[in-house]
Amino acid sequence: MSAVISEHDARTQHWRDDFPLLSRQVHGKPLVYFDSAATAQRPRQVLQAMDDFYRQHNANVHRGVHSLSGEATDLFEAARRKLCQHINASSEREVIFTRGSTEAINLVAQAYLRPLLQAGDEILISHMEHHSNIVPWQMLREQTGAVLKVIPVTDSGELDLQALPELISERTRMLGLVHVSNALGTINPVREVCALARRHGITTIIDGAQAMPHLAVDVQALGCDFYTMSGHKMYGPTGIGALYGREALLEAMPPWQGGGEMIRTVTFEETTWNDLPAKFEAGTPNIAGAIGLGAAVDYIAKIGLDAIAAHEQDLLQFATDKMREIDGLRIIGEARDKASVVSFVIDGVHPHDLGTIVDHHGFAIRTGHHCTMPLIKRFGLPATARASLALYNTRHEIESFIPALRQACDMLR
Ligand code: 7TS
Repeated sequence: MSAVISEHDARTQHWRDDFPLLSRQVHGKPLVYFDSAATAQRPRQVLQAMDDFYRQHNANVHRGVHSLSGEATDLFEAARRKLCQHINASSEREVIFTRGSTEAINLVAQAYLRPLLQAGDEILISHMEHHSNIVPWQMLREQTGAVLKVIPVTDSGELDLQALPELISERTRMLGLVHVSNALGTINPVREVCALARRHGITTIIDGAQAMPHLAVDVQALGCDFYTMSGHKMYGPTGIGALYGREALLEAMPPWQGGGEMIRTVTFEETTWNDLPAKFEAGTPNIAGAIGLGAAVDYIAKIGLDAIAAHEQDLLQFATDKMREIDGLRIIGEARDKASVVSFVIDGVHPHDLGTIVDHHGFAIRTGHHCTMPLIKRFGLPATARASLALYNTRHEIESFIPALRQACDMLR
């Protein structure tokens, strides 16, 4: 390892030490985890918070007069408060716990937009959306006769902003946009797009699943109406995430799912709804998950998103430069503003074969369409390989990835 690399990596070693799983081996080789865009690893602080909850405080929330239930409720609501502050929502009533981004988008499609839509109304999304921000709108199209329009993506993987004004019409009711593309790494100009949408009276939903681990997100500064998050991509647990929604919109919406927690009174004749945010949290929530997500927010805040972004930008540049030296390797997604995701293809090598071979060297990368089939098709490809980098990755890991890639190419070409 060169002196420059070890010096750089030493600065982040203590972050890495927080992640117990990273010290394991795969196929007898040290694990190199380059798949954090699919799901990140969890620091011991998150594991500890969930373990403490189950060992010390486990009870159902909001329902009991007994002490444990009070403790569980306090911890659960403290997690909501942390998330609220982290994204600068103006009130905790604006933060709804969901299973993740997918559920948050479906909630907005069904509870916000469906009652407002007439046949012929338009929903605008981009060509770089994850299926989670495509399929719920297609389902709504089937239910209402709405029209789905798509903002194109340029060859470098940026949103084609020039095409946007023409796609907006007086029938546009919703604009859905991914903040950071999971397949390309592109960071979209969300603030500008939301400002344009607002001038046309269009409601906006931003899919923040991939932005939350990399960028400081301020929902008020972004000017969006809805923003979605997935805990497991920001070092928290799976099965928990959140929807931010502007309070006035959430207040006006009917509930989505019916059941416990979301009601105020029930008779067989009539049911009245609970206040926000409970109105959208039917059933016993993922209590330990929310507490783990709160611990993940603390963890990210303690390191600081500026420090995380600086480290990841360094890794992105380092990886991009090194990988470009490989014969026939092409990076897919070369936006000027990018998060630490490197999607690539290599002439004559199928990404799946590549992924399988590098796994035998300990490298966990993702191959396929990354749940963005229309986008990958737009680049004329069946699949890409993707290395997604997080705060615990190092230059040394990237440096060791290059010979593994070369060796795989030699075997496969
Ligand atoms: N939106 C984006 C941009 C995503 O990257 C993902 C998951 C989702 C939504 C769905 O999030 P969930 O937490 O509701 O499942 N992306 C990926 C990926 O890139 N590889 O596996 C999952």
